Parts: sequence; C-alpha cells; structure tokens
Amino acid sequence: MKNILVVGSAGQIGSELTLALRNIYGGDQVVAGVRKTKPSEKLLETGPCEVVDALDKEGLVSVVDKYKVDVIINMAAILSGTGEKNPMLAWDVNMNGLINILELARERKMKQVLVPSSIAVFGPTTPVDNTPQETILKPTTIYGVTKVAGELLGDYYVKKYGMDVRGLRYPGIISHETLPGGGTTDYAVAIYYEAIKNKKYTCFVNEKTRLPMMYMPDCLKATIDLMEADFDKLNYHCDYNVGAMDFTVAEMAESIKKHIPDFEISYEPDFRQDIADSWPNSVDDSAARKDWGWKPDYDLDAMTEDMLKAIGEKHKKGLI
Ligand code: AKB
Repeated sequence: MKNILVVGSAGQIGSELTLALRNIYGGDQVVAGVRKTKPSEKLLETGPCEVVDALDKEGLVSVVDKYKVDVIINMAAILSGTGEKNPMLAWDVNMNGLINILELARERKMKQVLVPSSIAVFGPTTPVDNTPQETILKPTTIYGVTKVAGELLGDYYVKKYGMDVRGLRYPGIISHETLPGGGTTDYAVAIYYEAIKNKKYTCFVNEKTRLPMMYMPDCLKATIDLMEADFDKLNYHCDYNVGAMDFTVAEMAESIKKHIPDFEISYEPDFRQDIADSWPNSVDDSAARKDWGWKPDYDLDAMTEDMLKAIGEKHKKGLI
C-alpha cells in the first residue's frame, strides 16, 4: 500500500496524474496538494485535498504526517516562459521547493520521490536530432538550469542516502483538461482551443519550430510506468529521455486542417522563439524503452482527432 502526495495537483500534469493514481491505488491513498489554484470538482470529490506549498516545509510536514505519506511527487514548478520573466522566482520554487521535498522524504524514510525533469535541460550546443540520453547539458534558460540541478540533486540523494528518486525529461505535454501555464510549448495546446473557438491562431513561435511533444495519456503512462518499474532495472534515475512524437507548427496546422479545412495560422514569434530554438527536435528514448518498457501510443493525427473532439464538446457545452 502506498500513500501518495502530489504537490502541484491543480496544474496541467498534476491534475490528471492525481486522478489516474486514485484510479489505481484508491482515492484515499492519493492526497492532492494544491497551492493557490482552485482544484477541480473531480479532484475535490475523489479524494483528500490539502493546501500545500513546496516552499513551506512545516506545512508539508503536517500534511505528510497527517496522511502517513510515503511517496511524494513534485509537480510544482515555474516553467520556461515565466522563468525568463522572473528568474529568482523560478530558482526559488524549482530549487528550494525541491530540496524541501527531498529532505522531508529523507527524514521520513519515504519509499519513493518523483522529480520531473524536462527537455529544457538541453541547450543550443546539445545535438538537436535524436538527442542522446547522455549528452551536453548546457541550457540557456533559468528553468533549464534548475532542471539540470534538479536531476543532479535527485541522483545525489539516490547515491548518498540510498533513496528511490526517479524522474523523466518531459517533452511539451498536450492535454485538454487543465491548461498549461507559462511554458514555451503552451502553443501546442492553445492552437487546438483557438482552432475550435475561432478557426484561427497566431503562434508565438515560427512555422518551422520543431519540438518533441507528448499527448497526456502517454505522459500519464510514462510517469506511472516509471514509478512502478523495478528499481534494480533502472540504469538512470532522475533523467530519463521520453519521446513520443515531434512536429513543426506548420505540420500541426496541417493536421488540424484535416478536420477544420478553413483553419488559419499566422506567426508572431516572441522571446519564446529563442527558448524553443535552444531545445532539441527529437530525443532518443531507448534507455527508457529498454529499462522500463516505455512505448508511446499517440502520434500527431491521433492526438489531433482526440483533442479536437474533447475541446469541441467543451465548446458546445459553453465551458470554453
Ligand atoms: C515548457 O515549455 O517550459 C515546458 C517544458 C518543455 O518543460 N512545457
């Protein structure tokens, strides 16, 4: 039996991961930790929900002790776009929040910590195609700097204290339940909403921008499969590359046009273009495939069909 706390449960990944974990382990076994964002009805109805701030160690301790938490997942982070606007905030939340969680897990001898990383660990000097598992990590964003440090810190806790700390390098995650906030890859979600609402979208990166992406069902599968993998089979700990698909914005628009022929796209690149240009086109995830059987299910067209259907239904109901 596991007692899991998801810190950052109201966010894009946290909101769906909490529900997926409750389906597997039972509602009472998974505490949703939220800070400022109002949790959805689904989160409130399906299990415990507590106000948790990764920067408030005492608050964390009381929730961990109240629910006898022995697995902690840290989904609280300031993403790349917001990070460039406020680097000190990104450092504070991403590093001090993480060290609070790792220390608490060490003090309470927890069974497992999940520390997500990102393709943001890579930078302009990293090989851009099929980026290897082990390669140059010289990011040019503060978010990337904190993610490299987070991977190293997690690995340090594994080696120094014999703890079970794991993490994956998420590509851009695309979903229709909870909007992402402050990331560079947010355009890949916004494009679907705008296609349904207005049949047009102005993208903040140019048409040739190609990035690794993943649909939420694959993101949940990757996260849960890594959590459940046999620790002894892991050749890495906090830094698994996970790929699913990669495409340019122009290719996304073409995929949408198969369903909405009069969809129009235009481009007004802003500061996030430089961030996107510093990240890989695609990643080599053979280590994840070999060590814990990673295999994605969705490609661009399958995801587009699903996204447009789900967002179309929300639109019909007047929810967006
Ligand atoms: C971002 O764009 O900052 C995130 C990420 C790739 O980690 N979605």
